[in-house]
Amino acid sequence: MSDDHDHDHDQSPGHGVGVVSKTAPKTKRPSLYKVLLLNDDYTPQEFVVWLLQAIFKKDAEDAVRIMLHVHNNGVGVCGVYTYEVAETKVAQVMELSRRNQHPLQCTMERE
Ligand code: TYC
Repeated sequence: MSDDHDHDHDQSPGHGVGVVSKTAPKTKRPSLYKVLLLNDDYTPQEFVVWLLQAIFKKDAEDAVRIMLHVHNNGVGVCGVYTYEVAETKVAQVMELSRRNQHPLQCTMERE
């Protein structure tokens, strides 16, 4: 004979107490990527300044500063973004450069 005197058919640990397992909330920060602009001898300075304002949302002063940095150093950072945002901005730069027949190159690199 069973000595189970509660007739609710519950499983151990008994008394209708369910097991609640908590999973730790996952809050991993995404990796960040630098978008880099490369210098060349042909793309007009004003096109690069326009592009830095249009795609990277820089004000005129910052755009000129970044363009001159790339012009003088060969490469420079336009901004730091999550993977998909960086990828989109690189694609936008490459497409605008191609459409305007400029050889301007843009890449991304994990920070
Ligand atoms: N070197 C170019 C010129 O003198 C200007 C330039 C700047 C081009 C930045 C590309 O990423 C670049 N016309």
